[in-house]
Amino acid sequence: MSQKSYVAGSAYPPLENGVLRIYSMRFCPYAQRTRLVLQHKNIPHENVNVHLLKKPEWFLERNPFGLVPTLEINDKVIYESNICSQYLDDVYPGDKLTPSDPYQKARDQMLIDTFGKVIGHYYKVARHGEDLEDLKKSLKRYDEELAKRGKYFGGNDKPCLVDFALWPWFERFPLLEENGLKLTEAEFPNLLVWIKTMYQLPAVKATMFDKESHKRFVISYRAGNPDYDFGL
Ligand code: GSH
Repeated sequence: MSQKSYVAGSAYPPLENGVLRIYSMRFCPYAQRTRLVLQHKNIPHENVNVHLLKKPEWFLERNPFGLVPTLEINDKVIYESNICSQYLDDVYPGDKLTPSDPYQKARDQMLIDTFGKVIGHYYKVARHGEDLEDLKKSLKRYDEELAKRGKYFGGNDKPCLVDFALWPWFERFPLLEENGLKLTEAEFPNLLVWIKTMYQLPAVKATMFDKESHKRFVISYRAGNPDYDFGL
């Protein structure tokens, strides 16, 4: 299946019974959350990229909000990245990414939900050069949490949904170096080890782009002409 993004007016690519499909955009950090889970759990699926400025009608019929990631299988449609990731973890075998203990599960969900604050600061630093100190402050909590948990948010042995929900923005932090962001050993010793560890994961290797490619995409996006198919 072509990885080029489908545009308005294109025909719906037929979906076979029982096949899981993700609607995605190659540079979307939210879609990456769910793609990381698909890769890590080795879940068979097909990937359909959509052009987010010229969305196909059949995509909007499935998700009226028009957002990626969106999952489709048989008559089921699921959207919102964290809900998609949780659904995949609940339904598919392989490494369990959610703790069975309800309190631990709640703690993980809190880390994921409140990461929205980090994301908010991330885009303010990226777009306006504002919020750098707020961004760092909001990251401190994650460093402290790792000190208690181990190599990953999932513990010393394996990642969990928290690791995959946070990672896409850490992959993009190098873009903020020119806006003054530097994660130092003195301030973020645990996050720095975590970043190195995450880069070794096959799921990260399979979904990541290097800094230059991210940068090229962002430049095209800001120019009002996002190159969703950059590098294809
Ligand atoms: N809250 C959503 C989630 O977690 O899945 C956010 C997803 C999102 O914003 N995706 C962007 C999108 O689909 C691409 S990075 N944008 C299309 C649009 O806003 O029309």
